[in-house]
Amino acid sequence: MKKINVAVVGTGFIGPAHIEALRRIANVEVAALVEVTQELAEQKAGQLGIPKAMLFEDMLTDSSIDAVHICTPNFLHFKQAKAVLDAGKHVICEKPLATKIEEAEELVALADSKGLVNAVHFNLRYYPMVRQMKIMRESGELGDVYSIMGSYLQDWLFLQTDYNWRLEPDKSGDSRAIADIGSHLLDLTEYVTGLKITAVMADFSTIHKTRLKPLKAIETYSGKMLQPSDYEEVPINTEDHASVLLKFDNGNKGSVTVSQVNAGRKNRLNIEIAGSKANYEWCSEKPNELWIGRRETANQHLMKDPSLFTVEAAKLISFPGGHNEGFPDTSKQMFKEVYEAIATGAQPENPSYPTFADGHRELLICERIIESHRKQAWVTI
Ligand code: SOE
Repeated sequence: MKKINVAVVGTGFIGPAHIEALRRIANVEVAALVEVTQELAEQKAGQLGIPKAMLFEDMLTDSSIDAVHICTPNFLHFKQAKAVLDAGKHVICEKPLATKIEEAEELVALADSKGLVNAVHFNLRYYPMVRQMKIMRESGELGDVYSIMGSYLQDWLFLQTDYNWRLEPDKSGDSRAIADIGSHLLDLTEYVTGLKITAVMADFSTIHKTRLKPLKAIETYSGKMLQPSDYEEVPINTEDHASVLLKFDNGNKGSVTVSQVNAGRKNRLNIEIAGSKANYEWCSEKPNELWIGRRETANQHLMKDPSLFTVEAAKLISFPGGHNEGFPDTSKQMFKEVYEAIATGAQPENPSYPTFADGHRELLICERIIESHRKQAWVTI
């Protein structure tokens, strides 16, 4: 079997998650690790058991590299994705695709003109139950969508001493909670329901107006307490919490709440989709279960089991019922589809995986949400 050689750029929280998922795919070889200095690249490549350590520019000119995963802070996504496409390599980019809508537009056009495989890591689509909900909705089991109520709650930025590059707009963009986790929720909402969001009304709050920034670098989710002298106080300009009302193209409504300061909520996306025949509720912290609400009969509880799933959704399951699959499996399932396309050498006409066009769509919704909060008014998408 011909192996596809991959380079991964960035080794924060998500880079190693990509590497682990890639290693579970038969025709993929994680060949190179890219970091900001050669020394760091070598150190991380050694720790992760990756043969080559390189700088970004050297990776671009290395003809043995077929595909590149961009797992760097948000402000680098545009520049790096563009350079990778220009170098003739396939690209899998972390969300958000860029920090500005014009950049995302440029990337969609460039990827189209090159015909190269392009994907954005909206991995939550790849929980088997999410695909099952989508297919059940497509086959008419949910009926017309009456309303959608979603939330995505975390607590890793709960304390004033919690700090990360995502708190700095020049690295992360003008929105934080919405761009970082709201983007997953909004993507999932449109993906599962098949509806488009047509207008938004948003209101943000920044609970910690200032935060204590550690004077030395720390990685995402590793915000341990340092000594008081290890911090400087900095102003915070992005949202810890956001409430957004939504209008959909079927005329019905919904809402999402997103927060990174909810104690005890580690990384919890919850979505409830009320339809004319049933009601689905799914939570990412119990991803192998789906609650199905009914009016005329008893409610149901569906557990992930390939024998109970549609053939299409069962493709995302690797283990029998009762053998739980979770967050790391979502990237594996997504990359399986992406690397099937890469093996053909070009982006298929209707990719099953999230593309740069989906990344652009999320950025558009996010920009309108920021605009709505600033104007304190409804904004159309
Ligand atoms: C940090 O909030 C983060 O890592 C997001 O960036 C991810 O997309 C999500 O998976 C979990 O939280």
